Parts: sequence; structure tokens; C-alpha cells
Amino acid sequence: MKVLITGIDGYSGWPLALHLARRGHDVVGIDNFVTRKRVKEVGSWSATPIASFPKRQEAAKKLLGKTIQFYKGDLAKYPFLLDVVRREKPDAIVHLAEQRSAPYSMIDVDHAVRTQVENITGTLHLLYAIREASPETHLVKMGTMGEYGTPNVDIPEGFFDVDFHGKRDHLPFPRQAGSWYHWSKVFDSGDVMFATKIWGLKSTDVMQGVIYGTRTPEITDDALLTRFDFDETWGTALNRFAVEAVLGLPITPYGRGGQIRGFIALEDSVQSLRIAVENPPKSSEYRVFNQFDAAYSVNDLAELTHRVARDLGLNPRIEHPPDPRVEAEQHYYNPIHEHLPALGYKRTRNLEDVLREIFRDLIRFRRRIEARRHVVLPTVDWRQADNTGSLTARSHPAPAAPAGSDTPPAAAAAPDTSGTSA
Ligand code: USQ
Repeated sequence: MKVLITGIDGYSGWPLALHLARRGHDVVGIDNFVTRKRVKEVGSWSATPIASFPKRQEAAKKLLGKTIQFYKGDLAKYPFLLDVVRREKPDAIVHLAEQRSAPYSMIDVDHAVRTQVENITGTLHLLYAIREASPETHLVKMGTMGEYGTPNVDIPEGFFDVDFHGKRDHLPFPRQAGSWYHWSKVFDSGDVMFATKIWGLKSTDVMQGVIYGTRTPEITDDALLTRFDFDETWGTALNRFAVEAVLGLPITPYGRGGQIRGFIALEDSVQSLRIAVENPPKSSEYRVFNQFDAAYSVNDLAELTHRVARDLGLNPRIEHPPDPRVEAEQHYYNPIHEHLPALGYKRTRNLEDVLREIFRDLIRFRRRIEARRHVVLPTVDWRQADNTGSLTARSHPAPAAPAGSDTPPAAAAAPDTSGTSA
């Protein structure tokens, strides 16, 4: 199959490209390198040094014996996107090119608007481009488990049966997102569902849990590494906890720490996207996959990180800062996830093994995280309308990487609009 990945330069886009190409699919990618730029905007960088896109392509060619095609561009530009879809006519498009950080969307009005306008515009442009140039293309759209929030009932895969006032229907399950970012995914879901119905498209909306890990089997060389964010804005809970333990900072489950989320290892996330691509729905079908393996509370993650870190000779401690988010800190959580296993998905990675792998990489690249230790602890508060002051104060005194760092400080400070550094 030919698969177009939007957001191919990202945390899961790049490993997905390698995996699909190794399976024999033809892979084409689009990216505008905005994540590389925005991580710098908050004074951070990837813990793993990531190669420029041309270097990634070169390393991939060595591994796979074929080239991953690439278009640099922005989904906000409809003529560009339409041209790519028309030329490539892919069997599937995996749409990952969205602003993916909840804290980033909560910084201030500008970041909230940017997140929603960019995410919703990109998805709408993609839907129109598919309709206009390649209506048989299957759209695999990255959504999030966070669209559902944390209701006090089980969460179905997208739809559920409702009896109300003596009538019965099969309806979308209510969405109760917890950030402007998560709401942008809710709006996307509505748009994908509607476009599928009116134009007879094929779509899969993937409600993905939090992804963790640094490795997939295709990442066989440092030039093939994917990014690994750990700062408050771009890093997710487990990734951040591991970095905190390595740096001797407190491990930070927010508030009471009873917030439960669904989690999936990077390798299994890539596996499940591949399964979605290889098993398309029928025309006019909009299907929803809840994509995670197991639910853990942030306290569970903190305690596991603490134990593994101690085994490695580190001296971690757990502290509970006040929760900067507005969210339930203790709640019921039981989402159903049966659609992917029915198509052959099987979990391959265990949380503790992946965490040990993360620690191995972090210890290797310790100087990079040391150089950015000032961006780890939280400053963006959901209750505040404008968090830019605290962020600016934090990102200004960024120290240069120490001598012997794996990336020279000059390169790290250089502007990055072309995907040439992490
Ligand atoms: N949390 C802590 N301490 C930290 C960081 C986070 O307790 O230092 C807590 C948060 O308060 C939250 C939970 O961990 O309750 C998850 O937060 P997160 O930052 O790990 O993940 P989240 O903001 O939910 O977003 C991430 C990805 C997003 C994806 C989503 C899937 O950034 O792109 O859509 O996970 S889900 O969480 O299922 O919505």
C-alpha cells in the first residue's frame, strides 16, 4: 500500500514511517517541522538527539533499501496539500500533523487559538483534499482518549446505545475534554464523522492514550532515533518522571495522583496504526478505536519510576505539587478497547521493560537533559488566562550545554525552521 503520513517528523510519525516501510509499504511524508521549533520556544529540546530530516532519510534508506519520500509544507496551505494528495493518491493517510500538547494550548489566548485553528484547519483541508483528489483514500486520524474525559461510567469505542423517553438510538458517546488541545480533537472527530457520511469516505478515528518509550525495533542506529520530550509543556507523565529521577528532581504526580489514563508503548502504538491502515473500513464507514493497553494512575507511574530508578542506583523522591490542571484527581476509569484486538492487535511491550529502556537512553544522553533541567518543573496553570510571564522567565536563563555534551551549544541555539536539529 502507499501511505501518506502527515507529521512524519514527529514522535510517533517517524517510527511509524520506518515500521510501515519495513513491512513493504511505500511511505510518503509531510511535515513543516513546527514541533522542533515550538519545543525551542519553551526553552527545551529532545532528550534524544534527533537527526535532520535528510539525515533521517539517508539512515532509513540504509536500513530499508528504499527511500521515504518527503514533502516539506503546511496543512494550512490547501493548494499544497491538494497537490500532494492528487500526485500521490495514497491508499491511506495517517494524520498526525497536529499541535499535540495540552499544556501548550493552555498558555494563553494566542496558544489556545493557534492550537484549535491549526488542528481543525489541517483536518478540514485533508478531508476536502481527499474528497477532491482521492476519495478512495482511507483516513486514519489521530484523536485522543482525552476526548472522553473521565466519566463515572464505562467508556465505549466511540458510540453507545441510548434509551431515552422510550426511544432507542446508537449515538456518539459524550465528549468532556480537559484542555483546549483535547477539545480541538473533539471538533476534529465531529468533522471527520460528518465528512465520512456526506461524501462516503472511509475513516478511522484513533482515540489514543498516552504513548511512552524511546524505541521501536526499526530504531537500530542513533540517526534513526525519534524525539523524546520531557519539559513541562511537551513531555508526558512517564517520560517526565524518568527524566526527573535521572536529574535528582522530585518525581511529580500532580495533586493526589489518582488521575488514571490509558497508556501504550510507542512500539505498540505504531503496531496498532499499521493494523488500522492494513484493515480499512468500508466506504461511508466512520469507525473509532480506543487505542491503549492498560490504565494506570499517575501515582502508579511515579511508584514504578521510583522503584526502577532505585534499582539503577539513583536516589529518587516523589513529591506531589499542586495540580496545575483542572481535572479529577481521583475517579472511575474503564474504557473498552476491543476493536483493535479483533483485528489481530496484541500488546508486545511491558511498561516496566520499556521504562528500563527509557532510563538506559536517558543515562546515555544525560548531558542533554542536564542542560535543560530548568524546563522540567510545571509553570503553566490551567486556572490562569495568561501563563506567558512564567514561561518567559523560565526559558531565558537557559544554560548552554556543558562541555562534552553530545550536541554543541552553538548548534543547539541556532534557529530551526528546516528540520536540521532537535
Ligand atoms: N501529570 C502529572 N505529572 C506530570 C505530568 C503530567 O501528574 O509531571 C498528569 C496530568 O495531570 C494528567 C496525566 O498526567 O492527569 C496525563 O498528562 P500527560 O501530560 O502525560 O498527557 P496529556 O496532557 O493527557 O496528553 C498526552 C499527549 C497528547 C495525547 C494524550 C492522550 O501529549 O497528545 O492526546 O496524552 S490522553 O491522555 O489519553 O488524552
